[in-house]
Amino acid sequence: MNASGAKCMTSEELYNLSNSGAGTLITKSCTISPREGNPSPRYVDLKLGSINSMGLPNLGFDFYLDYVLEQHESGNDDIFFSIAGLTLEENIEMLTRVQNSDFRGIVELNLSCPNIPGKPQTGYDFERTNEVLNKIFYFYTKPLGVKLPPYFDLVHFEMMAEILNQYPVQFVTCINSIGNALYIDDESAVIKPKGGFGGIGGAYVKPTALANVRMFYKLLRKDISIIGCGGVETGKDVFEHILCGASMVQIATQLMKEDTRIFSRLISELEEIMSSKNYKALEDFKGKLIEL
Ligand code: RRO
Repeated sequence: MNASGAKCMTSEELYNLSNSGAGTLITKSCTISPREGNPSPRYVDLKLGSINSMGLPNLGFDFYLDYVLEQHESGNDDIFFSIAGLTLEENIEMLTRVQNSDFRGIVELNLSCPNIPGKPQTGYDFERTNEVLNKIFYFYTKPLGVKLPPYFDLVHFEMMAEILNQYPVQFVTCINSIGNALYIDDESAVIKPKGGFGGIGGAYVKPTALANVRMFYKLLRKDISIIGCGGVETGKDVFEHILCGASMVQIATQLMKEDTRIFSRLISELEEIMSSKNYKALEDFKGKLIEL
């Protein structure tokens, strides 16, 4: 599937995704009111990935709720709806409306947008994350997972896993972009917002993404699925995410570069690797990384 943010903001982009070879799709992270986002240039393709500081541009909660409900009418119940309120109250308001609607899909609560000036990434504040999940699961009963920022310290993995294991979280998506990096071309930053600081995706982040998938696969309850995200360009990258424990992968940077034909390419490349190894199903190798 796409990662939230990649070609999933407008009706046209969502239409293209729903008619692609992707297993499913997720909508752009939304806020209650539409947002313009940060000034441009705010997304730049780099040789080994991308840098972005989009700033959560979106068409507003009602647009995406209408879209996912329409998708249910055409038989698509496995759709993902990304929510990224700027405050806990905003998340509660949106999730209350989702709870009370006919929505039958899956919410991905984004706890990790790195690009809102003045707003910290919730996933890096463990106490706050616990409070957010506590308040949300007090009333929200439909399937919900969280999109996490990348972690780099083994104790942080343990602290986050301990929190998540207390709640009926259905999945975690690892990882959002590596936040607040700086890319320079000649003498200039390449994006405008925040002095050139932005989230990095693509090949640069794959080893970090795999480590996050692996650690959460080991530390989380077995009924919490892992969605791998970060550096998927080929079927081999998909294979490695699954080997680390992912049940599914999301694609952002390479989807931006290549467009929706990427999904059928990845599927056939993955199938080729599987048949060369005589694997018939994802379960034959999921999580089975050989550790020396
Ligand atoms: O819109 C963005 O700037 C953005 C978001 Br919400 C996110 O979760 N991750 C990202 O890299 N960019």
